Amino acid sequence: MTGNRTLTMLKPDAIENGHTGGILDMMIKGGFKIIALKYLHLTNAQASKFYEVHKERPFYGELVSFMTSGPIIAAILEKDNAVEDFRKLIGATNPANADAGTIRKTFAESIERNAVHGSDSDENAAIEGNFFFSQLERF
Ligand code: 3AN
Repeated sequence: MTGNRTLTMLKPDAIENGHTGGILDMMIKGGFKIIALKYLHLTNAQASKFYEVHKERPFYGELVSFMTSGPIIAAILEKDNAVEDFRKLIGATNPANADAGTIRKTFAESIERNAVHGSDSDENAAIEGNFFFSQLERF
């Protein structure tokens, strides 16, 4: 059974570049309902924990440093088949390879400064949602 929730972050590049409204609009028009939303600046410890799965990757240190370079927006989104459909909407990790009309093609700068995060599985969507939000913060 596929789940109906995913976790997204609008990354520091997206906020800095003034794309908050444009990106949230694409998510909503793409059929995703915002269940939870917050604006925050991750600490080094929090970003390291969030990206722990990538800790052996060569880009881990830079990724943590980028993700703590400015505020982000985190949100839980709801739609049937949320994880897969949202990854289609955001496009490939490297915006150079992302399809036209995707969020990353429209707004991302590079493979690291790629505007948005989307969970890669239902299991990780649940873990990541719990990382940012309590039950009282979901509507
Ligand atoms: P996605 O975000 O599309 O699921 P992952 O899970 O492979 O991609 O990578 C997590 C994050 O790590 C990406 N969103 C991106 O910011 C960063 N990243 C991935 N590959 C690279 C790379 N080769 N160089 C720099 N940053 C990378």
